[in-house]
Amino acid sequence: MVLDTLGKGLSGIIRRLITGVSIDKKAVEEILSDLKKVLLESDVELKLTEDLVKKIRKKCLEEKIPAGLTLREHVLKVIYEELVRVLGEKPGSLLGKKRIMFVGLFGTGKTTSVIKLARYLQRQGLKPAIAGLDYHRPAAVEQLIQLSKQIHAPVYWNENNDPYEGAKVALERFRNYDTIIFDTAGRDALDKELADELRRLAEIIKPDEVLLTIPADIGKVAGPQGSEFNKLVEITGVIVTRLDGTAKGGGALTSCATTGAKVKFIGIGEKLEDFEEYNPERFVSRLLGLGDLQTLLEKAKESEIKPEKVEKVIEGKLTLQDFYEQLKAMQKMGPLQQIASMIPGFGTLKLPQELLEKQEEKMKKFAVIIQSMTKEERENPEIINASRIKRCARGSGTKEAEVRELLAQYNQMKKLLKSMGGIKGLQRGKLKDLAKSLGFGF
Ligand SMILES: Nc1nc2c(ncn2[C@@H]2O[C@H](COP(=O)(O)OP(=O)(O)OP(=O)(O)O)[C@@H](O)[C@H]2O)c(=O)[nH]1
Ligand SMILES: [Mg+2]
Repeated sequence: MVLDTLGKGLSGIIRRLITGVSIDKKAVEEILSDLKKVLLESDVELKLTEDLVKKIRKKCLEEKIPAGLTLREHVLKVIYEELVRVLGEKPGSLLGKKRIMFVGLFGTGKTTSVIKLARYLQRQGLKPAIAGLDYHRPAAVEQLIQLSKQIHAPVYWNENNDPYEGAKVALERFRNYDTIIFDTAGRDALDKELADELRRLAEIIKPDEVLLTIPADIGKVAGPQGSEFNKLVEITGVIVTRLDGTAKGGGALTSCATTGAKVKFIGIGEKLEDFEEYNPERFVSRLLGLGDLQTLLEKAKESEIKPEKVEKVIEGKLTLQDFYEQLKAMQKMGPLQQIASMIPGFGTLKLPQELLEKQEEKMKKFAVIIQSMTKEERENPEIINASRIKRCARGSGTKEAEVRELLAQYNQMKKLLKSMGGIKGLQRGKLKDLAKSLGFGF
């Protein structure tokens, strides 16, 4: 999984946002404070994080919610869009670029990325060739040859170990290829030696693209490192490598975005296929642990109260099947409490908090038990007597006591709902207005 730590933190927040009992100002504040924590833990700069959170807060709590969106959906949308914004733009395509030069410090993933990119281009139907210009590190040429073999791409290296001559020969030799990718030598730091070598090579190669590899584990130093290289040779794109295995990836990506270094690809593993075009929207979706924004919004919608459910609930006609659906998605518990708190005069009658908390653990068991019931039992649970309880327990591999507990919880809820329905003068229109005013549109 890409960016495990950041991803886990963010997807946890989003899941809570979607499944939360109710989304009000306080809940938004809690979400924002968690978001801030997660971003800082993944090394996103303090100021950037604070600005981001401030902006999200303003949009969520001070601005008018766009028509057609509930507060929950609106918060989700704002978080998603703002994260996409700080993670940079979608880069332009590399297609049609004939000369691509790689630069970067020692061990930052240049050679690996050269091969990954060549493979990527091959998949686009292009014919890339590779030039090895690293004669600084003894085993560099051999490494490049071995890797090129894996993708059946031609590779050239200079027998005199002269990078400048190598660049010239490669340009000539591979002139009929779609793209020539130049792998260069690294150094521990961007010292004068490396600077001179890269500048001279760039003069010879006249690259259409200069790609800088930066490992994600350096976190927020990524941006400054990009700028430093950019002063030397014009960097057209950054490849953030080793984005798998680090908690600092958020820092690396946002810092590139803020210093204007365009991330073009990301390396997400040692294997050649662990490489992809950088697309902030897709990236954020994945970080959030969900599909695209559309899917997110649909999920948010699902967790809102459905009109039919409200009617059923108000009339106290809740079957075990309904109860099952309530359990199944966990978030469905939320709406019940929302309804309880929305109905005038019900401030005092709350769903037992304990019941809500234990629900998650019990959910799975209850679901299995309900599945082992007949349709008739699910629709008319009052027919479930001792012998049926025994059968359900055996059929679902649970204890009889657990079946009884399920029935008790169901009855408790049903009783509660019945008493809600019994309130005289409760007008559905009013309930809807009230709900709408609280941000739960249905
Ligand atoms: N986990 C992970 N490892 C990577 C990734 N990219 C490269 N590596 C590993 O990082 C190490 C260094 O990669 P190289 O491609 O040799 O780096 P380089 O910049 O060419 O290094 P020098 O030639 O010494 O300057 C290798 O062990 C790669 O397998 C990545 O995206 N994820
Ligand atoms: Mg190398």
